[in-house]
Amino acid sequence: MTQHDPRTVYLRDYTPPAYLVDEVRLTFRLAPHATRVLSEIRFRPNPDATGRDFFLHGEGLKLISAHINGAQVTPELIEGGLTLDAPDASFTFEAEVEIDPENNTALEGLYRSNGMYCTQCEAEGFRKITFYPDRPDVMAPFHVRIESDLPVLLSNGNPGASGEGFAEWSDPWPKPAYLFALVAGDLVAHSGSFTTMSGRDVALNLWVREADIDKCAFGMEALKKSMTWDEEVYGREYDLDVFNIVAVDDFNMGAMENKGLNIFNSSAVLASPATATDADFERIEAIIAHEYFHNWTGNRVTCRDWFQLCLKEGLTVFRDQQFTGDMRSHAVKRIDDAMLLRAAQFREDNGPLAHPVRPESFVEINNFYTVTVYEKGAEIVGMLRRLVGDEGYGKALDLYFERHDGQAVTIEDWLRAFEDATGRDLSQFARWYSQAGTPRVHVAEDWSEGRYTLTLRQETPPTPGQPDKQPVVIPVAVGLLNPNGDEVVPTQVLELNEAEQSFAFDGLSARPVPSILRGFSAPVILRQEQSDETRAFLLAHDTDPFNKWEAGRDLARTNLMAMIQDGTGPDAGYIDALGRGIADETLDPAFRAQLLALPGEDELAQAIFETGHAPDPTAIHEAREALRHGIADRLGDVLSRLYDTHQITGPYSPEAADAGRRSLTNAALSLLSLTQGGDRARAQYRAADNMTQQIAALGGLLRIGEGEAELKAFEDQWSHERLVMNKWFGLQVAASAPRDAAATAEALTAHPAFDWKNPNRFRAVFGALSGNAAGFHAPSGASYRLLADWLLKLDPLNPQTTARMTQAFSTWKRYDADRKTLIRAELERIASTEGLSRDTSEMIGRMLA
Ligand code: 0A1
Ligand code: ZN
Repeated sequence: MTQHDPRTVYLRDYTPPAYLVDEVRLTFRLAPHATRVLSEIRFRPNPDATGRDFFLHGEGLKLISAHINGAQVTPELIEGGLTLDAPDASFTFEAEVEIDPENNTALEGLYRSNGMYCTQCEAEGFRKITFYPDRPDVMAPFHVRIESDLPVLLSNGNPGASGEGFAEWSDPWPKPAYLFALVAGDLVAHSGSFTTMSGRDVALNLWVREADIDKCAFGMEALKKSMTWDEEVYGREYDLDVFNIVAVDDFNMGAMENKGLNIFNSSAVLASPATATDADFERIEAIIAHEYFHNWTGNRVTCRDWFQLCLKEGLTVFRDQQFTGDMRSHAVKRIDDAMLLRAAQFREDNGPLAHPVRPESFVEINNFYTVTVYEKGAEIVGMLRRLVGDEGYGKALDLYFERHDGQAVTIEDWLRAFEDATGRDLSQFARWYSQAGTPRVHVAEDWSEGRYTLTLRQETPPTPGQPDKQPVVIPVAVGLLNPNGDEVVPTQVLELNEAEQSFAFDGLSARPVPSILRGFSAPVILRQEQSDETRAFLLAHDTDPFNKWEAGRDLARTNLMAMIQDGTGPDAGYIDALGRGIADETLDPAFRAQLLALPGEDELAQAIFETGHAPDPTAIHEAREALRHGIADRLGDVLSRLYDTHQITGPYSPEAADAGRRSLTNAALSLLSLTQGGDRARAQYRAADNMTQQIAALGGLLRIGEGEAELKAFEDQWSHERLVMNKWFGLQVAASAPRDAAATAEALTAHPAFDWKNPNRFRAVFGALSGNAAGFHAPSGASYRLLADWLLKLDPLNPQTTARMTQAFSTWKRYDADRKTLIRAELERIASTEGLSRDTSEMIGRMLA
């Protein structure tokens, strides 16, 4: 999109709403094709507004009638909504509209999923339900009446009257329309209760289809843990009599924090040992926490406009990361988060889709629910906490809640709470919100006469629309080790705020080994000349678990880069250092499993691109496989010992300790299968009584070209469980050899269970295809064509999911001329398709710019 696209919305154009809303009453007469929505909205002129133009958003609505203060009016229907001459005083606006939930395939607004009605209103879906000022800075209490024969009728807030064919709900907390929700269906509840810190009882329900009632217990416990944690750590208490969660099969994202009525993609809440993996359990616990935490960070205090999205998302992700760390392991969680940030957010920051954590313009806001807004947004909160300390952070958050409860606020308000609570000037720090791109921090060292000096230099490469960058405030956590491995300077935080700065350490008896960016203290790329010996030393001795892991990762990366670029083989020195790490029984098994995880193929492609060369995905894949073989060859004994000694004998538990052991044994299994064949994996498959063990065994087999019988058996066993079948679809594509990936994906699209309109199923196949880097970039271009064909098929029905999935192409400029030509042709084919959605055309436009 160009800067002048008329549909572009700019942060700088914000103006306050002309009218505020004091109260909303809605009646829904549900019918699949002709639902009637009756609204009664009490408006009041906004004293802070600059104009009095009355405009209500509305999309795809059939207006039946409208009244102002009881008198019929004929609004003017214009692009995106309606206008009319409104009084310059308080008044009541009433409307009756008709909508068609059954034909709502975009899954935004009110839609049907497997016969159940549900809503998704964030970001701008409420305007597809009725005419309303659909912007987050208009907050109001809602009263809802639902009329339907369906047995379960839910909306936000507390339950009111109900009877044959109707139910009423009232939400006393003023909220923006994006937090509105309604559900109606034939559902059953897994119920629980929670007593809050001030002694109020809250009824908890997880609503599901009857067949899924055995998959709710874990989610319910996760909810209770989240409620307790938010009270204990942030002092935040729940504020309604009920908290409802509903699982739906058709959902574009993970879940949604609607006030008192969270709606979840079923994959983000339903779990039983037989159907969900350890990773699923951990993800579900985190998403339940995330949505629950939004009750304060997002709902009670919300965003003034959508440019401030990171205000609620960055903070809430940070909170869910803290929660997971507290529930499981901080070290392991930090490494997982860093891996995700590097794989997805650095990738975004280094390509055509780079944007600031607070973007300055958008065409379609749904395209900005990104890893940058969410994950880099969380990193910024983490840096703030590191800079002001735990106590300062606590004070700032208390002040933020106290000052802004019930308001729709901005990043400036957020930072001001920190400034006022701690006295710290955050004007330079604020650049983290406005400047896109990943800073590179270069390290130089000097040692003379007992003085060790670290010189740090920062630079951020240009990103679209931002050619010149200014220095940001980077907290660099550093510790120093003696050559004998003892720590001589424990972790301290250096504040790098200039382009270049030196930090001296005196009184040292020997030249130390630095451990820099401990705990991954900032979302930057560290550029440091380091020998393999130093890395092996840090892998053995660093007291900081993150940097201990990082040292192993760096060793793996340098080895892989040399294998790819110079044609060398696996490095015995690295493998032996790795072997010592994984055999160290003092280390957490989950951490040792992370030591075994090699850098991903996409991450290596980016690293090669940064050396000035076009990456060859096939060569990268082969080198990575060769290193895996090398590890399995040289460490066969250690791996098989770990595999045997870390098996779990008792009943399955998703708790962190057992999950960590399984992740270690399954990492070992995957490597051992490469060199020793599939017998071990087949035996594990046969013995498995839980999905973690079953799917790991199947994956191990498929990756060595075996497992046909197990694949069939898996399908027969699980054909009735759609969440498990998503795994079956995805794994086949993920485990395909590069040359077969497109054909495998294509064959799966012809499978009778390939319900492509279901976002989870579509993503299972095509997310796996774009994640199989060498397969996606196979020289024939077959994967590019296949993905483009399917995106074009999905776009008219579901623009949001289509647009998200175009990101598979976002790294296209890294590659060689042949691949670039092939990808560009697909991007142009998509771009020139008539009737392309605004969502997808914005994404493709940014990629082609
Ligand atoms: N706010 C939700 C994520 C979400 C965003 C957009 C959606 O539809 C466009 C749906 C969900 C969260 O952060 O969990
Ligand atoms: Zn969120």
